[in-house]
Amino acid sequence: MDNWDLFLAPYKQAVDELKIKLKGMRQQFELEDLHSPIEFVTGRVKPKTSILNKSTEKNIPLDQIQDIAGLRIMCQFVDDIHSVVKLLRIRTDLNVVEERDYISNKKQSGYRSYHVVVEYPVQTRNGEKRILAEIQIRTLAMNFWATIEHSLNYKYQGQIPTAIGLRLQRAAEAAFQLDEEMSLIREEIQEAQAIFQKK
Ligand code: 0O2
Ligand code: 0O2
Repeated sequence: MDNWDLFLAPYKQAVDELKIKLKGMRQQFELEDLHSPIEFVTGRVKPKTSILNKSTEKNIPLDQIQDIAGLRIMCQFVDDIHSVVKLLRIRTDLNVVEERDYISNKKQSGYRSYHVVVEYPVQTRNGEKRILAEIQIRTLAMNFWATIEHSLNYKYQGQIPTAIGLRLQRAAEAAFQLDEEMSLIREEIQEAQAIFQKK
C-alpha cells in the first residue's frame, strides 16, 4: 500500500458520517420525549497495524476487512439492541449485508454484542465508493465488560492466564444478569428518567 491516508480516507469519511447519523437518531427520540434505544455512539478507524495483521492472519485482501470503519452503539437495555437493529435494517442510506448475534451465541471468552456489517456509499471526488463498516451494538454492561477484557487481552497479548480468563467468564455472566435485572424494572427506570429529563 503506497498511500495509506488515501486508502483510509473513505473509511474515515464513513465513520464521521455514520456517527452524525446515528447520534441524529438519538436526538429524534429525545425531541419526541421518547425513550431512545441509543444511549451513546462512538466510532474509530482501525489502526494501520491492526488492519495489516488481520489481513495477513485471515489471508484476505484489505477491502474485504469488515471493520476498518467501526461504529459502536451503546444501549441501556437488551431489548433496545433489537430496536436499533430494526432501525438499521429499514434505513435506505445503508445496506445490511451480515448480522452476527453474539448475544444469543456468546463467544468463548464471554463476549456479548450484536454485530451488523453494512455497506455504505461514500461520495468521493471520483464518484461513489461503497465500503464496509461494522456496527457493534451492546448494552452498557456488555460494553463495560468488553472494554476491560480488551485491555487485559492487550496486556497479555491475547494469552490471558486461565485463572483470570475464568473470572472474566464469570464477570460476563454477572454483567448479563445485571442486564436481565434492569430489564425487569425497565418501566420503573424509564418513568424515573422521563421525570428527570423534564426537570
Ligand atoms: P455528546 O454530545 O455527549 O454525544 P471524536 O472526537 O468526535 O472523533 P467521539 O466519538 O466524540 O470522537 O469521542 P468518543 O471518545 O468516542 O466518545 C463518544 C461520545 O460518547 C462522547 O460524547 C462521550 O461523552 C460519550 N460517552 C462516552 N462514555 C459514555 C457513557 O458512559 N455514557 C454516555 N451517555 N456517553 C458516553 P460526544 O460525542 O463528545 O458528545
Ligand atoms: P478492535 O478494533 O481491537 O476492537 P475476528 O476479529 O477474527 O475475531 P470477525 O469475524 O472479523 O472475527 O469479527 P467479529 O468476531 O464479529 O468481530 C470482531 C470484533 O468484535 C473485535 O474487533 C472486537 O471489537 C469485538 N470482539 C470480538 N470478540 C471479542 C472478545 O472476546 N472480547 C472483546 N473485548 N471484543 C471482542 P478486533 O479485530 O479485536 O478489533
